[in-house]
Amino acid sequence: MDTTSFYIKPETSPEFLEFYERLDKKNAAPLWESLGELVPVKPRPKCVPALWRYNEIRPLLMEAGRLITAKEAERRVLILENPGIRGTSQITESLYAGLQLNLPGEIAPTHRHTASALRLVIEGNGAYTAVEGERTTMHPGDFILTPSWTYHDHGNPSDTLTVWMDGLDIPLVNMLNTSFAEHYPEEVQSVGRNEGDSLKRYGGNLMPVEFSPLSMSSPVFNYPYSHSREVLDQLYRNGPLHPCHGVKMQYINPATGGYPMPVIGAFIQLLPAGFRGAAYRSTDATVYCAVEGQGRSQVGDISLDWAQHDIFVVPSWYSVSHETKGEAVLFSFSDRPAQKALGVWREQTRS
Ligand code: 1HN
Repeated sequence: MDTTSFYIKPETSPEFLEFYERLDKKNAAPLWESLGELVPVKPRPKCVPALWRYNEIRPLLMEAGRLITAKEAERRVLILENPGIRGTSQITESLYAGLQLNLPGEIAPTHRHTASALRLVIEGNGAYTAVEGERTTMHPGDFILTPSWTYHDHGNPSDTLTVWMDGLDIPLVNMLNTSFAEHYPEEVQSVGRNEGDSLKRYGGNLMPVEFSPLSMSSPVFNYPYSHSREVLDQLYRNGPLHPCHGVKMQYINPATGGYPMPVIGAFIQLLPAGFRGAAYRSTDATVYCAVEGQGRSQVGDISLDWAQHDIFVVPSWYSVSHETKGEAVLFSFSDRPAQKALGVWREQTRS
């Protein structure tokens, strides 16, 4: 009994094969030959569990820093390509991820595109991202948005290099053939609002009176780590712990309570010292980055040992369980909002 297919192909005879040849000439094909492949009984991701060690990728990023400037490259990024789908610029089948380096004094020029982006700051202090006329300083652990079709540029007036992880919904946007992109007339967009304005205006448990959002993305574009970290810490002390996730929170759009962007959802979780999480699976392939600490995640049959700043992937419907010796914090992102909007998202907890 074949449990990987709900449909058993019928026997074919030479008559069938001759028929298939004539179908082929007319750009047609028999569904009964590919039904099992087309409609699997459970997700069959091509992307595989994988880990990128920061201490291996960082020196390569620094080499890129000697070879090309941020301006020449537009964005000086090393793409993290899932080993199961090399050559596609994809970390999962719907998401792109990379590591970006901005050296002291550099700028990455202003542009916009229909793909939505997130940044998770890994190293540095004093570089900024500007989004639609407001700059925000990038501190390690900060979660920063550049929503669809918003002008954004990065600059580093500080004397320390800055590295961050980029996550974009490029594969999905390209699958739908909905990509547009353009440059701003100037390299650096002018600043029209004070730093911190949007966080105060929309992110302080207050909202401008009768505010109604025009965008599907959050009006807050920096979620500072100092705040998220304090929340995790306090909630850990208050308990209880989730058996799979430890203390896990999702980033929200404060105007809607929903996800910060239409396609990409993002999460931050604290795994206490000595945590041994129960197995969990969901249909949204997820990219993790260790913000603090180290640990091990069992992903299907594969054990991934991660250290601070390492990035790893859990494909759709793979069981994942995390364990740690000391305390650790994991950031993660996935296409969960898109899956939920389509009504196809599933999760399963075994506790
Ligand atoms: C992009 O605009 C950025 O703005 C980073 O920093 C990575 C990867 C593909 C396409 C656009 C950025 C990107 C990107």
